[in-house]
Amino acid sequence: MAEYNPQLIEQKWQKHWEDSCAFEVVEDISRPKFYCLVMFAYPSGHAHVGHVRNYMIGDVIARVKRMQGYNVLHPFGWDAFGLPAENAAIKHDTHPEVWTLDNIAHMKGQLKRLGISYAWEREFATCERDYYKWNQWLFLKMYERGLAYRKYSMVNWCPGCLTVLANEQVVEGACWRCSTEVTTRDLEQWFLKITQYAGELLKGLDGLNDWPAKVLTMQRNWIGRSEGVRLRFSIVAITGSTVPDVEVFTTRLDTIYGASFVLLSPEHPLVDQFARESAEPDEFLARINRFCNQDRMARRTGQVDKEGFDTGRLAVNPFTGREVPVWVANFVLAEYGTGAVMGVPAHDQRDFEFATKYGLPIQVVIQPKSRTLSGGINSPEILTEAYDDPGVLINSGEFCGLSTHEALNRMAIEVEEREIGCREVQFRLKDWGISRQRYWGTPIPIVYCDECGLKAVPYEDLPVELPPLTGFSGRGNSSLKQVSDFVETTCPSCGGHAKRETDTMDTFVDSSWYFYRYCDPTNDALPFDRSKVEYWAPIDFYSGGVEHAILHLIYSRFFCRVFRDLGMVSHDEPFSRLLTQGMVLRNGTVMSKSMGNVVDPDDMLSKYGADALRLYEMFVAPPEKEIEWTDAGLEGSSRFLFRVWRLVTSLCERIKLVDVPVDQLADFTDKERALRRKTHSTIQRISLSLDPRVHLNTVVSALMELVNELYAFCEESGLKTKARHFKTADDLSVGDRTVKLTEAAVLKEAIEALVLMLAPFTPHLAEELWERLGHRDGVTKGGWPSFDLDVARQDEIIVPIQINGKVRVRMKTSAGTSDETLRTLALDDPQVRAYTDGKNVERVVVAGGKLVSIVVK
Ligand code: ANZ
Ligand code: ZN
Repeated sequence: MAEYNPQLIEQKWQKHWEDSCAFEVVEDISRPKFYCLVMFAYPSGHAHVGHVRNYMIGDVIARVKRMQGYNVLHPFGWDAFGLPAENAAIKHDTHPEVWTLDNIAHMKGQLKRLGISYAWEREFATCERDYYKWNQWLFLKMYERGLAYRKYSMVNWCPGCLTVLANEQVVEGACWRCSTEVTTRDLEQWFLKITQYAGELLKGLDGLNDWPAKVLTMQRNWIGRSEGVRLRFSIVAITGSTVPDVEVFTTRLDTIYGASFVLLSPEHPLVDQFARESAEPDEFLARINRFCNQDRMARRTGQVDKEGFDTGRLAVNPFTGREVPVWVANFVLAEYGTGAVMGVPAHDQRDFEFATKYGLPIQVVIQPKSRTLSGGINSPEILTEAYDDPGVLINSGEFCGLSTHEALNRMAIEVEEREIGCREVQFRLKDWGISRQRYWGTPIPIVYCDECGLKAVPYEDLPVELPPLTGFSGRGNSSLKQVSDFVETTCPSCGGHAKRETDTMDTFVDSSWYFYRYCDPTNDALPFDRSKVEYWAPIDFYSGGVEHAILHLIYSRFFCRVFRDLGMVSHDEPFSRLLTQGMVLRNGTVMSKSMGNVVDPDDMLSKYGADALRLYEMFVAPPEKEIEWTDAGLEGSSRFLFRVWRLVTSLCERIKLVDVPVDQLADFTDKERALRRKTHSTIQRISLSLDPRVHLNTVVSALMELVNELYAFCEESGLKTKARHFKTADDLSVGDRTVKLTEAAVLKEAIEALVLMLAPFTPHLAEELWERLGHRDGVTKGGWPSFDLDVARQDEIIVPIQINGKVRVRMKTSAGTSDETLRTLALDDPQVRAYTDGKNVERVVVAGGKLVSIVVK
């Protein structure tokens, strides 16, 4: 095989890896471990080059770490439950399981053809009973601890998918999957109490130094911690009625003197009572209902017009003693704080708009420190917007003159002394509703007994198996409710008649702990063995799409803590380092089936081979950045690999014969020394690009430079006639002359380093060349090349010398010269003296051995 034939080589090495279980690992405490994980795949059918990019990033890291001597766990599996399988089953009249398993088989083939170094022995799919059994087990553990509970709640309901949606699955009021407009329903649901860990989940972010800043910010906002005060306003009684106080939650108690109304959410319990006690209860209720039916998401994000109405009741501002009207407002949310707020229109923009619309009083109580508000204190009517920054209190009785900061504290003390409220921390984070009214998911292991009520399925009866279901014919039919054999059961405690829970779990449950299962995928006594997870966890490198920056990662961090509190793991954070890879665009838009701009990796494989595709995807941009797909770019990568092939195959027979290590040789020519310098500085540069940052693209460009240098070396060494056209191994030895030992040795050093460093990117080509270089054990055993700083250091560098801010002279000097010496050399330089003679040298600054700046007058 004289010419590079990627397909042949790739098949050969993929078979070799498979036959030798090359990437399977066992725990080995004598070696440092490295757990490299990419987010597992939803088996949608076909992987496109965009998905593949993520897998390749992980693979490069895993292969580098293996070469560096780590015991590397690099597993893969399938996030196999979920709606699309059901929808596809309905559409194609098949079964979700058939559709899912077919897709897995196809995609697995694709990934294998890409040569990704997964420990396939550990693969699993979450729809397997041996996996979802442990979802049920964990659910029961959480239920026992009060971490799983049932409550009625208003839920987002998608009339298209006929299921409950999590808030985050509602995008601008529509279903994230089918884009149907979302409505609401009141259903009894299962919840996981993630809020119990809200404070911890927030704090833990501080220690995640190797996570992207934007992901940390997104998580912080999602958890949404607010420090404030819960404060009671009493309601002015009307005859024949006793009314409890209204509690509000405010983060701006300092504005209390400007609270000129109270707003209740439409769902607030008091609203019902006010309706009953009003003159026109029916009309009152109708107005409330209209608000309740407005899009919850839009209400949440403030996208609805602010609307409200007067309940006709009055509350007492506990600081001013004044009576203020109580209104219902659609932008006040039932599920945050107390579901009621004090309205301070001068200092809260929402309240400002509301007050302006309905003519409610506006009272300015905070002034900026250094100026008066436009319009002045006494004419709030010409305020154009709320002033919501901190400032100094005015119109606030004894608190006048205090700063916002001081007032918050002093007023909170007063609230607590008067026992009309207390300081409180609120979180935006809500408990996680996991009930889904769909078939293709983990059954919730609960039964409802006619006599005993709600009963947990005993552990020994797990798994509650997902029964077969036929006839995926109509929407809404695909629910466990249809399967009467499943529904009808007996009570585990009294043996009497009982019905099973028919909801299944949100698939985010499946993905919240799969990374632990990889550590012990066949355990049938527990989700995993503690000692195995202790060896591998936490995950050292995790990469995936930024679309999972909030939910998946927060749920996983939550589950990690639940396992910890069950005594099953000892760490607090599952992922030490996170990389969110950029998307692959084509013609300016994200690749997706619906856009019709998908590039199928299979086409690229048959045309260019896996290695070229891998190299291309790593080369175009840093992993976090988006890339714009071009076929030309891929062709460029392919050409480069042909060049590498020719270079190495033509030299390998000669350099194989070198049996003296290069560092035991002496008397190198300048050219040889220069090549060594290039080799070592390239290794140095690449090693720095890999850790701690992952600048894979600069690694590839450094390798390309090295190859150019090698070609130039051959040419200059009199191998030039053949250098560009090496065909066979003889070319060097039958050439004009024989290659002398030092020459062959520096070539060998450079070429072996090149092949080793290419290995993570283009593993098949590298294995093949490594073998042709006379090595029997594979590139991984070859190890990551090391560099010698002394060899890598450039002999001579050029130091620019600025005189009065302009570069006037470029001085040659040896690399590594100290700043002090540089200063002397510069001032002594004849060219420099031409500028400085007869003048006064005022200042000389030497910047890190790289630049000298002289100021003269
Ligand atoms: C009075 C006030 C005056 C407020 C002012 C703000 C500025 P964060 O920071 O997000 O926690 N609020 C409280 N509960 C609410 C609910 N259920 N629905 C809508 N709004 C609610 O926001 C806290 C502030 O949001 C609270 O502080 C309250 O308005 C409002 F100059 O109280 B504030
Ligand atoms: Zn019973």
